[in-house]
Amino acid sequence: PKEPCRVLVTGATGQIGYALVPMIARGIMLGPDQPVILHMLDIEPAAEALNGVKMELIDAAFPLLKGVVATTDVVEACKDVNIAVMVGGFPRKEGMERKDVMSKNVSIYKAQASALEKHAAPNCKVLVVANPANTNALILKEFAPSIPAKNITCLTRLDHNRAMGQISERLKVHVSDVKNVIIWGNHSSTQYPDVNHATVTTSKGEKPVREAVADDNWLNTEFITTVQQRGAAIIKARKLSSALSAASSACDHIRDWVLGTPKGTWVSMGVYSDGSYGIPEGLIYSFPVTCEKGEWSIVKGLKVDEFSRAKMDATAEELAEEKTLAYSCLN
Ligand code: NAX
Repeated sequence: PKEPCRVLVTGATGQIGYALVPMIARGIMLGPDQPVILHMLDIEPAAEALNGVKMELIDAAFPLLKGVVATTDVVEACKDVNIAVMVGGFPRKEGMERKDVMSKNVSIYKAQASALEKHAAPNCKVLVVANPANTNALILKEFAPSIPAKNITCLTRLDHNRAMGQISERLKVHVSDVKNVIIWGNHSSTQYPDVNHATVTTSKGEKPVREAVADDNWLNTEFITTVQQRGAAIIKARKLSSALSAASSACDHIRDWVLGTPKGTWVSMGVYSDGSYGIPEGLIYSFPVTCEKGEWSIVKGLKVDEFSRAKMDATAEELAEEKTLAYSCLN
């Protein structure tokens, strides 16, 4: 039998956390043969609720769940963790300036970076979900210099899955027959959902999505804005932001990273830019990646047309601005 894997979820009593922890305990993140020990962190006002979630995890009698650490102490939470899913953060409230929200999150991610660096297992893999996800991940990277940059990522898989979902609805095919969409850039409304290399499997084999849809106007306008604004549409409908889809996508992100992407398939992950596709180094930017043996690599050599170029640069610019804003909060 395998040794248990220690998985940290911060913000564990929140909406996404509450959907995510049972998925992890059921083996959806790391596979049906991988025992897990869940570490859950939340803040003091949520301490009692956190204990309630722990009680429920015990009551669910998950065969793979070998232990639960529920704590408001960041050091205890980070101790020996192999995987850290950072969902906790400070939400933007009505009337708050962008800079104020950024400042709160910068200080949270700075502190949690230090705790992870000092106490997590060597080679711990980190996924930041909390917004602003790319920039929180960047701050975490900057303040945990001994954690390799390649181990620090942010979630754009939800956007990637949303893009596949929109194509599948449009073509009336199953979502698993759609592959290789790309989310470029920031997990924000400037993200660029790109179908130029995506394919759909039909009874006659694989076909480019552009050919199958045969409506460039829809693909270049409504499709893009629908994916970019899907989060807002969920809030409007549910009066709450997306949670089950975010939790499920976080599992997809870690599972593919650890266990590998299927041959011929890539996924989108926010990763530290190495300058690929002319995206400035020093940003956490969403790229198409393949994963093998626990390591991601950016898919190279895809053709980028002028339309895509402009959108990829615009979202990079927003990330550069966020980075400047985040740094201004450090002083
Ligand atoms: P909730 O407000 O329900 O939960 C957040 C939890 O974090 C709360 O329990 C809170 O007490 C806790 N928390 C706050 N500060 C903390 C700290 N310093 N340490 C540990 N825990 C802390 O939000 P929820 O709907 O679960 O969303 C969580 C985050 O995910 C938000 O930042 C949200 O914007 C972001 N999202 C990111 C997505 C992505 O694709 N990257 C999509 C979904 C989601 O909007």
